[in-house]
Amino acid sequence: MGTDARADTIRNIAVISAAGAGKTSLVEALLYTAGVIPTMGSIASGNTVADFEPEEIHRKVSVSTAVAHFSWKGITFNLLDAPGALSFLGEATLALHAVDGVLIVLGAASGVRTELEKLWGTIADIGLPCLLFVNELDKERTAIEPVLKACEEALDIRTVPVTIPVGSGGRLEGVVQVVEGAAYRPVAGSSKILRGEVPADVGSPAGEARKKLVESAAETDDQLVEKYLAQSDLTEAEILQGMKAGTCARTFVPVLCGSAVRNIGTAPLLDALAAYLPSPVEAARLRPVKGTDPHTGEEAVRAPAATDPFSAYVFKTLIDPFAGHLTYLRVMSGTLHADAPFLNASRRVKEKGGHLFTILGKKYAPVPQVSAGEIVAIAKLKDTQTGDTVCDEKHPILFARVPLPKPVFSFALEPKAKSDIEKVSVGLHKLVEEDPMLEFVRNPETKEMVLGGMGQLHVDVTFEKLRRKYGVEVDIHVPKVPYKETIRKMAQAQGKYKKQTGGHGQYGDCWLQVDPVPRGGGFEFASKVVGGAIPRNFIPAIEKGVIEAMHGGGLAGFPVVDVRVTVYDGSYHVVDSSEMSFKIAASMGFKKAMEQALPVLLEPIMSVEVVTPDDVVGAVIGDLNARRGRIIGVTAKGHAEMIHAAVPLAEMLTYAPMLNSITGGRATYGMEFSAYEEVPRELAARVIEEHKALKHAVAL
Ligand SMILES: Nc1nc2c(ncn2[C@@H]2O[C@H](COP(=O)(O)OP(=O)(O)OP(=O)(O)O)[C@@H](O)[C@H]2O)c(=O)[nH]1
Ligand SMILES: [Mg+2]
Repeated sequence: MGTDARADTIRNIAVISAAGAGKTSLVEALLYTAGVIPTMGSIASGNTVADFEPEEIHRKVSVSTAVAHFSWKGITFNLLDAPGALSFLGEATLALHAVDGVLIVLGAASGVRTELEKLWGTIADIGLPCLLFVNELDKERTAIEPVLKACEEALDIRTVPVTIPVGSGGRLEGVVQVVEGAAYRPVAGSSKILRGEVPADVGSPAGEARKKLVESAAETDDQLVEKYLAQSDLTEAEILQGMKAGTCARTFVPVLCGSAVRNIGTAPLLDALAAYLPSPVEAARLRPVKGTDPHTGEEAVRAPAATDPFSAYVFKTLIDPFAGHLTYLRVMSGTLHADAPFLNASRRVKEKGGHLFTILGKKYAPVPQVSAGEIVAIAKLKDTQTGDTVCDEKHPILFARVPLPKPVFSFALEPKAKSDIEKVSVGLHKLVEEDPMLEFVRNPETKEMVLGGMGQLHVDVTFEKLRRKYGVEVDIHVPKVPYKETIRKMAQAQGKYKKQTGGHGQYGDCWLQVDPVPRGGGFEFASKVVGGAIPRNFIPAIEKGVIEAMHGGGLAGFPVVDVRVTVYDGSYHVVDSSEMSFKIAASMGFKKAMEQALPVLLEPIMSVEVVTPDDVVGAVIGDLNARRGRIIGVTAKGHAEMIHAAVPLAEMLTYAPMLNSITGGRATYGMEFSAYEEVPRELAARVIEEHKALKHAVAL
């Protein structure tokens, strides 16, 4: 496998944590320490590099992944600051697939939370080496030990301290880098960090930490172990070699600490990220760049070298209504020149190419070309979306699609101004293109526009973007359930329409039979009229009349399904009969027949899967039962249980917040349509009443 001198000096790192642990603040501090920005912005002032979208600034919460490209001591960093909120879990998942290592931020005050546990699953699946930063140590009553212990247990990892704090809470002064045996303290009002002697009171814990670190480094290699046993120490180069090997093999996780807002511990953190996490070249040795050839379906492998054929993975799309598309790429192999064409292997379309930029928050700096291992934005692509593979047309490759969480939370929406329907639809389609965790559909039955997302925050932010970017406002409500109607027995009825208003009259007369057909059978129509009781040319009009009546429903106005309608007799008038009069007659006849055929209401039943920690399985099942759910099975899944149930959609419309409150946000669920089933009689009466009242109100 070829190597690349340039790619050796790159570190692509996702910064992840539970919501609000301080990722964006830490990235800001790292940029300040590296001399990239002259002053340190803050979340409170809304002027950080990574939180630049208006929706992020006023909420003080990150909603999408930002990239920070910069250099430090000859290493090029791309830090991907992912959002932590559960609503944006998909953003973090996409970011994790674009990097070679992870910086996990742990809030000393907030600890390990659900979001982190969920992301840890993805990190482990990909096999990404990690570093841990214990943040918020400037807060009162925080300490590194308890939070580290909780994290080791929750994520089942071994940690190795690289820095330890000097002072605590309001008196946190700096950190000691234990390998160097030096203290790092920030200088007030400057990005300078002073390197000095280890204070006497930290001497002993620093010594212990160093011993643990050297032992851990030695364990990774037989020769190092021998040397360590003989000499009780290793050189700095040997320590670095062992620490890197152990980190990359995921044997342990190096831990650093400090405070993002006070810029404490950031210089040793940058050093550690550069030293212990792998470059794209080293990462490809651990996990080769593999995909499939889209033509043959055979496995294809790429070297992380500038000379290999070009391939890249799209992890983010930004659409500006004026400036157009900006596509964020992680180049996996080869070289791409600005404005050079390439293939989108996922959609099998050619892209003309565009300008290339390195990314620092909302600042884009043009570059003439990019090669393996780099992360850039490319402007004005036409057909490329998040998650796609783009590549050299002559050497196509397709990377496996990143599995993303499915939307579980949906809202029906209506534009505030009726004339904005088109604008809403166009705007939402663009927003869905930017964010594959959204789902926008127009329900053909209820005619509603429905937006699905990962949670309340996700959907709220989307409506806010819709207003800001596309200038439209919407009202939202719980979506309607697409009920249907059917019949349970055969019935016959006559539909007769006769009008004599002087001169030309109207006359249509038909006898219809309705029969139930098995669920999912839809609609069948047949004619058994004999002896010319109804001339053949009127039969299509009768079918039309029946179909129209079916859309309007029999019981409560919901569409009728799973019936066979047969016209078997009737009469006509040579002058007064017309297609229109037979259509009306058929409509009347169908409604009458429905009434006698024991009509029933049908509702969609969803196949639901809930993954929940085992201590709350009982509560989750109890709640599903209360929602008229049928539990189909419960299976163990690591420390969690997966409950499979069939539950009516009507009971699942507001499930997400309830599940969160029952499980403390520790469960996830997904659901999909499975079948239509009869609504129990007592409930049907209520649904019908409500629907009739609504129709009445609309008619008024
Ligand atoms: N005292 C103290 N506050 C901090 C520290 N780091 C972050 N904060 C504060 O914690 C809040 C959240 O910080 P962010 O940087 O937005 O955290 P985040 O992890 O990026 O949050 P999301 O991206 O929304 O998940 C802000 O008010 C910060 O000012 C720290 O080290 N000490
Ligand atoms: Mg953030």
